[in-house]
Amino acid sequence: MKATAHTNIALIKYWGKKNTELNLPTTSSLSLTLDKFYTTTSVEPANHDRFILNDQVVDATRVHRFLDILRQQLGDFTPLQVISENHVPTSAGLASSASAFAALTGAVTHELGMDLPKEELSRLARRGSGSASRSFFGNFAMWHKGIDDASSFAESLNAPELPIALVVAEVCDAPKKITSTEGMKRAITSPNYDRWLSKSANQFIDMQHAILDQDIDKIGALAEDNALGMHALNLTATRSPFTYFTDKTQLILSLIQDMRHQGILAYATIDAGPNVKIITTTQEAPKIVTILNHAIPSLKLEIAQSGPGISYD
Ligand code: 2P0
Repeated sequence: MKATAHTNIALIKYWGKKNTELNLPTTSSLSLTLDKFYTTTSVEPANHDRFILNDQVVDATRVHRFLDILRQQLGDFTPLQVISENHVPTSAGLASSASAFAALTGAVTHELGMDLPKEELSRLARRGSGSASRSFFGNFAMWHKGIDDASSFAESLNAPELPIALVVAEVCDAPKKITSTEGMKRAITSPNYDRWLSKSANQFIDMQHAILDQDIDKIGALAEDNALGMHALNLTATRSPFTYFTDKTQLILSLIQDMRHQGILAYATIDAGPNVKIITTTQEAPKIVTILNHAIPSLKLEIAQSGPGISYD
């Protein structure tokens, strides 16, 4: 059985766990699924669990652990060979774990003959990686933080497709990687964390209204404010403060401000790495690519748009 799931970018971020074993988040988050980046995963019965990624057998402790969680949740099943093809540039900071764990959850449940609602798949995939809970839905998805395992899952925000685009600017000189899990552990030690939580709760509501109003300028402004707030937590962590930003990240942020002064709709969002994703319209995206290419010729740039939910074949 084969499943394809697309990755997603959070416009309102998940940045902190209330329960690490269950991956219960401290905030509700809201994302846009992207058309360009996805994972295709097939599973078939085997003698023992085995994970092959892009034709290479890799050490996949996380995948094995997740298969065991699925066995606890769905009832025992025979060992599986899992073959995954990632169409997400792994260095692009596009959270390939989101599409990977969503595709794996879809492939395993279909292999077992189960046709579960997406909300239930979302709840299961959350245990593999939090952001995966949002990758079952096309367009915009909301992950409700919930209060326990049963109530923490994502659903579609039934919104029209908008002419929204994301320019992905890949900064190559990445610093030493701090995993999301580790970054979150440090961020919650910031004295500003509680303030970020209450602000995020308001932004989560405001973002839903901005999307339903089809106000891309408001969507961008809220997303940038939320993301910069998240990164400020990293800088102000009491335990081992850090930043994912490099000089190029900062430079892109100031170029985005310049573009806005010129009347171009451009806002930044940044995840657990130095790369910048610029929220804009499909019409303005090529203009932004031209400006960034000119300012920083070494940047790798891609334009992504709203993508589909999980599919099977
Ligand atoms: C997000 N990120 O909402 C946030 C914003 C990165 C920055 O979710 O520990 O790989 O596997 O649950 O889902 C990336 O973290 O973390 C992420 P785990 P995950 O997209």
